Amino acid sequence: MINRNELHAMQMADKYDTFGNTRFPNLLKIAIQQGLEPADSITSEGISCFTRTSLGPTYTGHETFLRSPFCEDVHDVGNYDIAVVGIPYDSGASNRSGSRLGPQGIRHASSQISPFNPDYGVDLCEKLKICDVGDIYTIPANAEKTFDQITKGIGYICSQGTVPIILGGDHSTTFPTLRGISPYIDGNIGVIHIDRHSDCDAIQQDEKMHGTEWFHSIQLPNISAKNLVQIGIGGNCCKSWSKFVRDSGLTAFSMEDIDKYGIDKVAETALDIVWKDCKAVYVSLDIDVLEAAFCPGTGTPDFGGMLPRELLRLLKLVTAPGICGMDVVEVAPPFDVSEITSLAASRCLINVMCNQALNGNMYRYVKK
Ligand SMILES: [Mn+2]
Repeated sequence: MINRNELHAMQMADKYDTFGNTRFPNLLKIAIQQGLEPADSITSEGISCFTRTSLGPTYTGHETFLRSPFCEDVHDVGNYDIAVVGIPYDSGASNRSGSRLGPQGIRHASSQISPFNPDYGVDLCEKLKICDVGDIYTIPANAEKTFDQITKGIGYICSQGTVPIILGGDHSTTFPTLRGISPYIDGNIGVIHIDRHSDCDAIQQDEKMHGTEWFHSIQLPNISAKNLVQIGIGGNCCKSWSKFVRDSGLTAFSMEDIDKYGIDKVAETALDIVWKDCKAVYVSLDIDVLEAAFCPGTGTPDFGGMLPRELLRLLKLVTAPGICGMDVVEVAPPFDVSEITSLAASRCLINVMCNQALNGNMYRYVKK
């Protein structure tokens, strides 16, 4: 017989008094101020005439991530702890395209998710100030110009003291993202790369495509292969990967390793590696690490990947000591079914944010 008081659910319920209760009254005030009092026949609290804020039904209102405030003037981004930013770019895709629509797919799916999270026992919006700063203006015909835009945009968010959370986009966007973050971390950056694919080539189709970001990222001054861990590798991988792993010194965990050692042991070992002599850790999640049945809406689906709860458990463990940023890439809504893939991406990001709120050790950028 399980002791009722030891159940996770009961312990989370016991935390009720710690959740905070400012979100609803604040939103209601804004909703009434901007969207008028409701019709006289309406008696329930929390309803305005026009939908404003996130108080309306999930399918109403403007579409930002988690229906967070839209940061219309980018100069105000420093008012927030976290800025969600879209990178609608998929010209780096070597297989199916469509991840240029990833940011809007993820935003739409995220509108169905509540900021209160019983898995973590926190109301995210009571603990962290989150905005959606919109999309980087990408240049579809030119990778290098797009990368320059990404580096400038992500760098600006960091310079304002705010942690960037990125909605991809294909995986080529991770290199310019890290290039943007790199100058704002006073020390080495460890990286956890969760993916079915290794993405270690120098060049593909004569360009920096979505299978090349790690070759280039570890050449940044404060990112080293010694502090790079790949988790979930297998399936469609280039043969050149094995040479790169052997020569560079990165550490990879295959799905075989996860089966053998389990998520907890893999996470513990990964944390030791990424935090060794590092000041901060970045997480890059390719949604195709999930078993293909759980992510039809992606560029390179593969069988034999993680189950959703394995991925959520892994993220809970590896992001607990705090992150300096995270991306979720390769969500391609045109191939999705019932928004499964976009929902998976949203859930992963929201849980990681809740983990930051719970543990209170998200990286603090120095405002410049
Ligand atoms: Mn991949």
